[in-house]
Amino acid sequence: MKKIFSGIQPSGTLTLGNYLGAMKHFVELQDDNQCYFCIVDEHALTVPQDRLKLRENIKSLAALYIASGIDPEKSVLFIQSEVPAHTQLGWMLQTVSYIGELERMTQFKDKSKGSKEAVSAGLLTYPPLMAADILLYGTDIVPVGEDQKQHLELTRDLAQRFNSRFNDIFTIPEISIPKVGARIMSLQDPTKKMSKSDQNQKAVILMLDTEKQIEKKIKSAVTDSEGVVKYDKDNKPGISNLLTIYSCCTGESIEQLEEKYRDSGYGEFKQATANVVIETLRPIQQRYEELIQTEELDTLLDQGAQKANADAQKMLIKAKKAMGLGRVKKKK
Ligand code: ATP
Ligand code: LTN
Repeated sequence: MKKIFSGIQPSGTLTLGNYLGAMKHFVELQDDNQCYFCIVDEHALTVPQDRLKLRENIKSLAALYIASGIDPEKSVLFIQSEVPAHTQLGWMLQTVSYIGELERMTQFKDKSKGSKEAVSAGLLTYPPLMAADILLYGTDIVPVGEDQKQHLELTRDLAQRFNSRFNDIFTIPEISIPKVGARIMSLQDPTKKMSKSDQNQKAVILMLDTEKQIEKKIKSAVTDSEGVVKYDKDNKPGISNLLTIYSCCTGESIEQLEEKYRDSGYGEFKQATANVVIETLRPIQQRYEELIQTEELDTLLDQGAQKANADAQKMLIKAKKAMGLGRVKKKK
């Protein structure tokens, strides 16, 4: 049985990109593996957050995990800040990280554009915290979207550096990126990824959007003037993105879809894409509405935190010992 870990930031309502690139695959993994799924609220602090909104987003993300099919009986679902070992090991791994390698992270470069004076130091030191999230649980595989590849490579580097410098305690994790849907693009600028923090709401389908909103956004998605439903990422990024979304929702291959819509115009294809997205999200939204009202969610998160704390503590003790922190307790 492999150990799986992944995290999502409660930095806003999840997008269709988060679902198709990450969450959907979490659900597929939980039957045959030991899975840990985390609401990484401490990561969300790297950009300014409204405290009440953050709290609401944490609960909402927990409900979305479960509504999407994460079963807390099978997987450990928990909130990062409720397991202090994450920041403790995060600090230890910061001391093993080099400023140069952290400054090379694309996410840091993107989010810190402009004056460095007003950029949180946490944005720079975020990858060692992410590495701690993963390494604490002896993780074998990390399912994520393509944008996280660089962070995963750094995690592997840090684990190897720690193992050779101190003691061989960490498993070197593998990254798992879906074949289709690893990078769902913005509907308004299909050369950039769909992101929950995008200011332009027309660019992003949220998992909790109404049917009308989904239809409207897909119908106004940027395409091209050729009028042929064909996958060509470089010359037709908009249509290629919609084909990818469609394919992820129904499981039909891109080739099958090109054939199916060979004689259709963009209007018809967009309507059909909107329909499959609506069908995909409808059952999740229904379960979400039921869950968000109940107190059951708190009980489940308490149980998750308890299990995660117990597991994480074991690795933290090993890491502290390896680095020489604290005292070695004599056996009585
Ligand atoms: P933010 O906009 O706040 O940076 P985000 O939308 O990038 O957030 P995260 O919480 O950072 O979302 O990512 C959660 C998971 O979703 C990660 O595994 C990430 O790789 C994946 N993911 C995010 N955006 C996309 C996308 N457009 N396509 C596919 N996967 C994505
Ligand atoms: N860095 C990720 C979120 C994240 C994560 C993790 C993903 C934090 N810790 C551990 C996988 C494993 C992001 O920005 N999407």
